[in-house]
Amino acid sequence: MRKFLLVGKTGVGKSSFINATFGKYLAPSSEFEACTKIVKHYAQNTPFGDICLIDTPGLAEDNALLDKEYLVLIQREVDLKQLDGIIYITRLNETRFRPDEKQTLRCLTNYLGSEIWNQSWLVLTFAASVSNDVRDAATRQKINHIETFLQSITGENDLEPKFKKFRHKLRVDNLVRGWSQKGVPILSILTKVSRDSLGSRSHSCSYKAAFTTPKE
Ligand SMILES: Nc1nc2c(ncn2[C@@H]2O[C@H](COP(=O)(O)OP(=O)(O)OP(=O)(O)O)[C@@H](O)[C@H]2O)c(=O)[nH]1
Ligand SMILES: [Mg+2]
Repeated sequence: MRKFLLVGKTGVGKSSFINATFGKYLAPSSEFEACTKIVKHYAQNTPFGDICLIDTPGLAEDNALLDKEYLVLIQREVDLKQLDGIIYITRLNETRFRPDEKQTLRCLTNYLGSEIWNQSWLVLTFAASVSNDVRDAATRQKINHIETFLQSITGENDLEPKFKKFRHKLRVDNLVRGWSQKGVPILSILTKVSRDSLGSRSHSCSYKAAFTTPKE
């Protein structure tokens, strides 16, 4: 079974990503308030293979103490060594690289270890909320901000091998279907990645547009 840990700020669509990926409403999501308060494993048998997505409470919700509490919870509930990857989720339609996102990336690095970034994915949500003509530029900018920042903070920790790029980058919209002509099902991407390739140093540098099924 492939296992991925989902992390990111509150409200970026972590729980919705689980629902969209599996095509059913499993993980509670909320428009108005920070929603997920526990770490929960969602394991499903799918036509593409068995897969487990681990939902976590969003960071940067209120204060540093709460972030710490959530990160300790993740440390306790998740065996990081058993993961096929960590998926960092952020919104494509949030164009500024704000201090709360930097703080989130720093906290994840400090508590879970720089090594988590060696097998990390980047998922950009709310893709349909960014208009077609600026979507590629917004994507490049977002990726560049986050990768450059991670290179810098993992550099401080002398991570070996050095973090260069996310292994995979996906643009999704968890609610809107058909926003991209070139979409492929997320499940096919999550299940295709070979465990063997995770140990290698090669990094995928392209991003893929991906359809997901909207919440019912
Ligand atoms: N348009 C659009 N809305 C989205 C997308 N992803 C999530 N949402 C909406 O954004 C809100 C927050 O989504 P959640 O899935 O609860 O976010 P979360 O990251 O799990 O939040 P926490 O549990 O608080 O950490 C909900 O109203 C979702 O319907 C997306 O890709 N596009
Ligand atoms: Mg949630």
